[in-house]
Amino acid sequence: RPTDPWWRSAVFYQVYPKSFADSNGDGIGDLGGVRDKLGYLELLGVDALWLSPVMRSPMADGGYDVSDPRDIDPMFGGLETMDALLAEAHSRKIRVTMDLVPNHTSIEHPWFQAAIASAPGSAERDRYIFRDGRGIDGSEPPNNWPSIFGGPAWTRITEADGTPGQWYLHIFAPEQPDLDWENPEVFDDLEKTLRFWLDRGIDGFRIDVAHGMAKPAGIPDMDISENKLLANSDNDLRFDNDGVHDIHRRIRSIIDEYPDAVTVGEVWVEDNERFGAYVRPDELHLAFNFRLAEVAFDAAAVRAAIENSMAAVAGVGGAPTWTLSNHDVEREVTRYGDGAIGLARARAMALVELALPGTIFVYNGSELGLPNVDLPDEVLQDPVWERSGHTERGRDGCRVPLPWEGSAPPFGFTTADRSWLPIPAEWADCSVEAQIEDVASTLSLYRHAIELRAVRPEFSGDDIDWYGSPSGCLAFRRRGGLICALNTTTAPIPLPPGEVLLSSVPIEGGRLPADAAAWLV
Ligand code: ISL
Ligand code: CA
Repeated sequence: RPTDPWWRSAVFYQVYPKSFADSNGDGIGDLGGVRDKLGYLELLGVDALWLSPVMRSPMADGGYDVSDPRDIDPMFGGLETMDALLAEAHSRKIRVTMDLVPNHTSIEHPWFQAAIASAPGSAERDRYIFRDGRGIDGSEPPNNWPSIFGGPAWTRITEADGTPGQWYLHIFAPEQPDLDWENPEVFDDLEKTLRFWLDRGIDGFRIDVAHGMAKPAGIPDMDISENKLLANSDNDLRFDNDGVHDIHRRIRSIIDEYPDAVTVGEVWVEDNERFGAYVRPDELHLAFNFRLAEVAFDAAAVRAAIENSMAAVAGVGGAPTWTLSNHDVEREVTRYGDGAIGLARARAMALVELALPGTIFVYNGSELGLPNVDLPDEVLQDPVWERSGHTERGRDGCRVPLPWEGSAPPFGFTTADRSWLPIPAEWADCSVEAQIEDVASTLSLYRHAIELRAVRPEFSGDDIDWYGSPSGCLAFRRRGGLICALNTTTAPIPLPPGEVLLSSVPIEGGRLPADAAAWLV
């Protein structure tokens, strides 16, 4: 519909800046690299970029630990590099959004440095969540909350006089102290950050941990028994506290001064009603729904994930969002079984995703069909943590740099001898160069699908109708007339009637092979 905001059916492309393209030969991707590849992104046909954090950061968590939210980290370039990227992207009709991290800062943020240098109870300390410890000498954490990265969510500081001191809250790594959103200075500073980037021409923000920020009164203990923790946000006092909605309304009131700007929140909330609350008309424009990034390759489960995601926003008139993966989860090819089968299924799911009404987020490398990489311990950089008795080896396996061209690593990603994480030698076959001219490649599939989605009238309408289909299969129809069919069984199935517009594998004899999807009109 012509009156719809641009983002309502847009395809966003998530750039993980360290891993996309390196422009200065230090082996680490940067904003100059993104700028160099705008031609590629234009060819792919995406409407907008989401840049994972590029602000100044000591990089304890890939930039999600920000020490200056109103500057670009030198690793990625500088403010002038960002300005140049924005100008050139806009001239190519590609919008640019960036990550904002309002739940916490880096320990190197001047506020945190001032907080630990001043006394308990000071105004400096009051921007974070400092508490005295429990037990004898305050040597136990103030409550029992665990950190997402393992261990307690509290770290004890040494006071200026050298004595063991207060504890500060960090839901994530100890390098990421949580801000106290009860303190008005915290919002005032975020407002400065919002305006700083919006005035420079940024088209919107992805808001990190948008279900965080607000904390429950008194920060009480929570039930951390294995079956309750994280399984259901109702039991997890660290997230989705009611006060968060007031923060989103205040953010929105500023965003609304910039007519085309968009916000998309990272909202890991399972309950549909609680999820939908985040995209009420005066809160976030969009919220990530991760159901498609978590679901197995099984038609019934995929259908339930789609129905649930749509139901979660329907009540408040929001647009659904779809994503198969991001920088925090295993790449879909691997999730679906790896190898040829995993790739076939990932291609099929790409067609399912791109057939749906709403906003799409493609994680860089998905369009190349990249698998997760099992990296050797000695190269891992992401925090490694203990959970439920086993070691989580961080998320670097989905953050390996993209292969662009050539026959050997680092495949044109960098002019340096090696990239910050090693690229597997077998990725020669899935480089951009290897795929771009090949009509059967995953890159071509994405290109065609994104183009058809943008130009064909059959993709219109906000809703879908389900077809009855054999068990292990699903088929839905967009109101405009596009039909998408998916086969998760092990045998071919008859296709619904219509002309095949695009398919994840060649179609013969009106039958859809196993591990495949097709679009029909
Ligand atoms: O809350 C969770 C489960 O209920 C977590 O999944 C959490 O929301 C998620 O890990 C948050 O991720 C984001 O913030 C992190 C950062 O490490 C991730 O890369 C980012 O996507 C801390 O800033
Ligand atoms: Ca670089």
